[in-house]
Amino acid sequence: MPSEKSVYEPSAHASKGAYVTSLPQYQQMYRRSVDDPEGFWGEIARHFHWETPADPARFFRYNFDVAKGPIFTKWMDGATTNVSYNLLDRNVRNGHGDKVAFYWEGNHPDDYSRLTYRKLLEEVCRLANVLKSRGVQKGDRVAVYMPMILEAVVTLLACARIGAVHSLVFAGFSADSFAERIVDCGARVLVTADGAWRGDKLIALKSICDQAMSKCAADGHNVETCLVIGHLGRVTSPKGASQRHKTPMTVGRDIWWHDAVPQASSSCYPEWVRAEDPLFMLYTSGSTGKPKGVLHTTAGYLLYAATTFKYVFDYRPDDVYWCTADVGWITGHTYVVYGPLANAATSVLFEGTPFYPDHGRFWSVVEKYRVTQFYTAPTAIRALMKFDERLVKRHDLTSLRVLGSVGEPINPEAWLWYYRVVGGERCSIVDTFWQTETGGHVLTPLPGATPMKPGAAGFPFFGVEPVLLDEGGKEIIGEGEGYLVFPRPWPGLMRTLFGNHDRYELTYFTKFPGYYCTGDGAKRDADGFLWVTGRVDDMLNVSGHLMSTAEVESVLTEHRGVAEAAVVAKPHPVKGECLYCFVTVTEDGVFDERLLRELKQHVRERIGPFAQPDVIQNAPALPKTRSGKIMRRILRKVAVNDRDVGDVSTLADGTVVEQLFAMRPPDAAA
Ligand code: 7RM
Repeated sequence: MPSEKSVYEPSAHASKGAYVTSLPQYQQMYRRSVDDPEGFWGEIARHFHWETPADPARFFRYNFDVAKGPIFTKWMDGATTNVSYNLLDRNVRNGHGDKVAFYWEGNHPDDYSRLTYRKLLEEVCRLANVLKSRGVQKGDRVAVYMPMILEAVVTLLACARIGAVHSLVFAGFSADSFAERIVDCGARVLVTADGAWRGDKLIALKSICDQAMSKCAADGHNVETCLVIGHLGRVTSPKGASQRHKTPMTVGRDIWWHDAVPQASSSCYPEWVRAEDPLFMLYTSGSTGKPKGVLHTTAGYLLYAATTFKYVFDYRPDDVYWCTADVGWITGHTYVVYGPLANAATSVLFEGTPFYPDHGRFWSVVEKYRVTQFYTAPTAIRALMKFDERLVKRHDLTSLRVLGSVGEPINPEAWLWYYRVVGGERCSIVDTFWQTETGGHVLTPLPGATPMKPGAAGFPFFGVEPVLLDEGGKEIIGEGEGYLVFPRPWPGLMRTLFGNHDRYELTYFTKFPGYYCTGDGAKRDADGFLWVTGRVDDMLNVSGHLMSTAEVESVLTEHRGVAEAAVVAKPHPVKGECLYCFVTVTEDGVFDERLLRELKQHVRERIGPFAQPDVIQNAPALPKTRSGKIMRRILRKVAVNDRDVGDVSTLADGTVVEQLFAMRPPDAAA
């Protein structure tokens, strides 16, 4: 097993021809970016179109200290532009009109298509004209509930074209959650599809929208237009599925995309908006109940999405990039839509799942399109590494150069499998740490330049200054572990929570005045690498030893018989807290006394006797959100046998909770 000391240098394959090819080069560029942010970002801004140029005297201003007045961040104040113009018209003018923007790969392998930059621009303009004709104006919010289809991208950019603010909700959220978000953002127009297949499961999107719209109406909010793309009729149904699906349409409110969009003009003059006008909002769950509408603005987000995409994935003109994230998450916004298009990139847009029609789908798609950069989540990697390596190896994956990971800490086991089996030890792994709130990557390796340690996010991106604070708010210099915070904003940081600036200041800027607080813990090792240890509320303190759940989880998953593990703190009369571990065994593993003994011993050995788990519970499945994040809040309830688990509506599978309560081991006590 790798230790904190194991270092992997970027291979020649990843370094040769990269934008940044050495650690000193990264360090020099990084220095410049923090010493002279105006100069650094000003040079990057020159590649984009500004209808009105920025005022150099107020290129960058901010306040992070609640004591000094309201919190704000402003980049390129005074400039005007349009993001869709920069992503589409600018690229077409630069000779990329016939370049493929997206290869669309459907849920069923027989379904695929492609869209060039020129065609994408035309489609965006048509939809923009339709939205205008339905009364959408600059600043209005548009609700979006879409599967992974080309029209989802078209919809986001059509909003940007007319200065409307898209509010996309992941099409796995329930009608209730969607309704709550529509009411909160006040959208009068909704764009959706009739439905979509996920594996062999049909998701009736329009019916969910109907329920959501009636809930909104009951709350006194009326959606006036619902535009529906007919998707089911043009795709292949899974074997044995019934072909017929009737979509109910409400006259006057609901319109089919094909009855409105193709007829509209394919040109639409862009609405010039100010640098700090909103581009989009995206809800993220808060630790207390109500979702937070994270708001991103125009100029800063564009610069940051474009620059992180270029350097972190080392995207070069003939590359084919693939991010598997759903557009419903920030990763889909920044690294499926905005970042790639800002770089005139060619991407794969994938509608399906890693398991359909078989567990080799990811690798067959990589082979089919000769993908050069592949970006996915640790949860997917862990799920796939359970299967026979031959499922990977029978595909030609030699096109790959950069492998990305995002969403949660990646345990060294999974990192190494990704590196060895998928990457053939030729690729760099970029473990990208960031949040909905940060807009883009903030801690990450650069594939041609920075050394990698399995499980470490590595170093700050350009313009980002990470600081670690102890509980008292004192800065930790050198080696140590603490709260991960930032004393200054980079261009992509969110600007507010929609309609609730107070909550914004309270959530992110109050615990440590003068800093943006991520809510994550991190440690800096002796070599200066940063390791994100997980949410601070997932920190454990056992007899005065601070440790993260992620650390213990990663050690547990090193055992051959363990597929996945989740650890929570359980109150303990003597130690303060003790470890309660949930363990999912591998397909051929067994949960027995011997496994328990081995795991306890292994944790003692790898971390220390203080870290020995008090309880290890068999968990055939873990409670996860639809984006694959383990909901530790629920596990903490199981640990103390408290059935008052609260809201479980964001769980992918609600039945998991009851199963876990039923399977509590006898020695778990109350
Ligand atoms: C991009 C995204 C944000 C939270 C964040 C962390 C965790 C994300 C990593 C990570 C360790 C990573 N946005 N997280 N990436 N932890 N290493 N590379 O996921 O808003 O949905 O979640 O996810 O806890 O605060 S998010």
